[in-house]
Amino acid sequence: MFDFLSKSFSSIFSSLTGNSKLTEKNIDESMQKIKDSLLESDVPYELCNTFIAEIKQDVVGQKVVNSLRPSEQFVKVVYDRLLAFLGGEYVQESFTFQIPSTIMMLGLQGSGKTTTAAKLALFIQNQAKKRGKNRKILCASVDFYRPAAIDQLQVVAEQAGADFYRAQATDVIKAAQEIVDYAKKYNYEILIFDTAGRLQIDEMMMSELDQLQKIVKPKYKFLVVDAMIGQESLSVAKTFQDRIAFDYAILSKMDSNARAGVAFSFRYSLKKPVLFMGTGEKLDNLELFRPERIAKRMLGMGDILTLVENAEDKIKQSEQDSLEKSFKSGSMTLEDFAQQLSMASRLGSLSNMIKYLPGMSNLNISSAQIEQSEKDMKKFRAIIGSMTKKEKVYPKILDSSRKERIAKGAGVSGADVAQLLQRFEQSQQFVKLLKKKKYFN
Ligand SMILES: Nc1nc2c(ncn2[C@@H]2O[C@H](COP(=O)(O)OP(=O)(O)OP(=O)(O)O)[C@@H](O)[C@H]2O)c(=O)[nH]1
Ligand SMILES: [Mg+2]
Repeated sequence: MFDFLSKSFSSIFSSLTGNSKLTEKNIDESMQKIKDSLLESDVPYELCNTFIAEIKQDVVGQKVVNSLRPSEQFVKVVYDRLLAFLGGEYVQESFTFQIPSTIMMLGLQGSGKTTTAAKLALFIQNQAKKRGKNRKILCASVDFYRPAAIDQLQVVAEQAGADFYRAQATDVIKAAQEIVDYAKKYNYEILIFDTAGRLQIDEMMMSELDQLQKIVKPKYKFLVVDAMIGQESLSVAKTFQDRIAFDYAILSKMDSNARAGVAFSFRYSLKKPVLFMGTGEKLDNLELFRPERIAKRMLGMGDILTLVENAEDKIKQSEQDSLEKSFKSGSMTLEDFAQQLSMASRLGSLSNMIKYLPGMSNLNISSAQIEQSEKDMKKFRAIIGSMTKKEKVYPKILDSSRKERIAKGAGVSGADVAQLLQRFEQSQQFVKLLKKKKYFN
């Protein structure tokens, strides 16, 4: 996502850390390199210049902090500016939707409106669940232009666990009114209203959207922007801004090999916050766009926070509790080990996790290595799965005939079973070590 930028920034910063003093020359060189990487990431030229000029100003004007090395101070200046560019504190850390309210999806054809509509439904429902609530969410569409567009919304809305309504009317304006009435009649708390896209901005679409917003009266107008189309998306957004005045942007397809340009430039050029980003086709691939974390990721500082949060969402508290208990007691059974493995797989692939770890984006872990680890995990789970309860708790009883039976049951070789037991042994040692070091009390 931000690989290219984070690699460039990391190398720029590390070339500075060797110097005890920053000179005008090495600062100028670094700024030139920053500018080049931004241009390469598809940031508009004028914006690169503005960014660089602001950093220069800060570097000149900054107070000397004795506890920081000059290079660290430079990193701090870049980070602060980047953060301000991305939206600073503007986007609330914990955004919640008002109840009742209507969300209107806007954007060009294929930008991801329909998918994101369902992602939002899931997001809102998950957020409510965390507080022990259940939201009544309705998804509906007035996209009569593309055949099957409405069916598509029905499929994804149902996947997200939201209700769906198909208007009887086929005239856009009449259908919109019908949908609004339906949502009101059945007391929906959130209405997510999907609209039709066009290949390009056209006046008819804009005036239709304008009429629609007068009927729908959305509390939130989201412009979905395809990060893959790069700089061009900024001018598209500008037109939407002038005609419809959207409230927030959602950058979709950030998982693609899109360069970081749009994420970098959007807030600064449009003066509108980016609230979410889409990071995949699945419905749970939606993240709040948190400027602070993104700035760190862009600078190659890793983002352990995002990883932790993903983990929190996907791992049930009870599982954590029982694992914590076995960690604390310093004893871990193969059952716990299997649970750990399946937690890891639920967190997403290893390759996904590695991206978030500080310093890891720079490490050269080959995809072959990752693939191998993922294969091992699967195998290990199968092996533990074919053990009896007793064997899982007292692996010491595993003699050769038991091992043979387990290997057969899991469809693996005897060597695989031995490998698992060795790994398990290592994990146990590790837990004991942590306990000794008082990581757990
Ligand atoms: N990889 C990836 N694909 C996405 C993301 N968001 C949407 N897509 C894909 O992009 C394609 C278009 O998405 P739609 O949701 O149909 O886009 P739309 O804006 O509703 O398109 P129209 O209704 O034709 O205007 C689909 O194949 C989606 O699966 C994302 O964040 N990442
Ligand atoms: Mg659509």
